[in-house]
Amino acid sequence: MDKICVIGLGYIGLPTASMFAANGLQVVGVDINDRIVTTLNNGGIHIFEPGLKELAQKVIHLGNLCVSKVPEEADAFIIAVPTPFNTDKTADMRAVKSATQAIVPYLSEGNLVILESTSPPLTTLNLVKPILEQSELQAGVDFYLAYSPERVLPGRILTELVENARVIGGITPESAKRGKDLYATFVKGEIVETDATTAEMVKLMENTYRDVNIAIANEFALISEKMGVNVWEAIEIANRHPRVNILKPGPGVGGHCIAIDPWFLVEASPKEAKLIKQARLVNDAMPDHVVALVEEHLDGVKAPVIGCLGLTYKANVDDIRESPAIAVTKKLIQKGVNVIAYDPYVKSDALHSIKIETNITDVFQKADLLIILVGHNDFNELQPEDFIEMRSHKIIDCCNVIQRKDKWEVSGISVYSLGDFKIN
Ligand code: SAJ
Repeated sequence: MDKICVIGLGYIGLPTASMFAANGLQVVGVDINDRIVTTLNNGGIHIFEPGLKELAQKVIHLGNLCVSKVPEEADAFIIAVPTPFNTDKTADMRAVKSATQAIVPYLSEGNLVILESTSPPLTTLNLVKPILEQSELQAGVDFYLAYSPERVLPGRILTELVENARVIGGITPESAKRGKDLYATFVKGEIVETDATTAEMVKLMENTYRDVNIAIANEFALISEKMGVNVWEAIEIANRHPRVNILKPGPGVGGHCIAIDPWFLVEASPKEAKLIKQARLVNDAMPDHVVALVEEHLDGVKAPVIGCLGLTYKANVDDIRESPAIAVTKKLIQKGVNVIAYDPYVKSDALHSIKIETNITDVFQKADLLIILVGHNDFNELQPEDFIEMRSHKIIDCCNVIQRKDKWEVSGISVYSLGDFKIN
């Protein structure tokens, strides 16, 4: 294998293309977005991921990665385009369809095509294969076809691409074997071969398992609030059981994977996916619960100002896609509440509808009530002294960032945690 073509240069496609290029392959990286192609060709980068800019620019500079708007003939094609969902929660497969169509004119005998995009089960067989066969070549006979999802965690992509175990599902055993040989170029983790539909299910099962686990943590939080129990303490103790590992409650589940992928299983098998759907509904209802907690604690303050700390979809990343923190903030704004926000990872002009302060002390000075919506490490360091200038001394902590509430109470600051509201 000498030359590969990676279609889609987003959070997964660009690191993957760069990694292959850094390990001796000639790579053509393709994206339909002008801005992405121009930015990369001008020495820049369009996404933040530690180490990625340096790696991508190094391989572009060496000529091992060429960035273009159109595919070229190659030995292998990797499709890494987004699969968002439609408003009715069904998978939007338009990008996969058009990326696959874009390959057809360049496909030739002996090629390998790999779909990486998270997709509903049977996509490789029922959507990708027929499109590729418009080339008059037969999948599994004239060319090889496989599905291989990524498993990397944003913020650790370059490390996890190499070290994580990887699954590769071929439409024939030979397709899986060819795929394994390709990824072995840089993957050090185990590469497990299976069939394409199993590999599609594996990807969806991994993220759905996490979603259901978070949903139960959130449900435990709601019950704990009624029972006068601190759910964070209860989970910590329960997790000392050698076979229990409950994840953390919070203001909801965001990002472009865990909040979306379970719906692909609901779409594929609606009658059976009852628990999966319920978990999604529980997690999606958390922002409303946070808003209700805020309203409960406003104590009739006239024209209150709420300070929202954190806007990203999770801690210590700059990604705001499907962020529950933003959902909470917008819901408060829709209710006519005056909201100011602060996030060390989000620029002040990033969102039109939310006023973002550049300095956290401005939020303290103006807010009647603070809500911690993301557990960024920066917020762990907050001390009661920082709040002396705050208008009111009330904090709702949705991420269990504030420990030792007694210390805060002594300083006159009341801290209420999600999952720990005492019975009145
Ligand atoms: N969250 C909680 N409680 C927790 C853990 C997470 O409420 O205990 C929330 C986060 O705050 C965030 C959301 O869930 O809003 C998702 O965060 P995450 O860290 O669980 O997952 P992602 O979306 O950043 O990445 C996941 C990973 N999947 C798994 O861990 C099974 C990653 O490995 C996948 O590659 C990625 O989805 C993907 O692309 O599918």
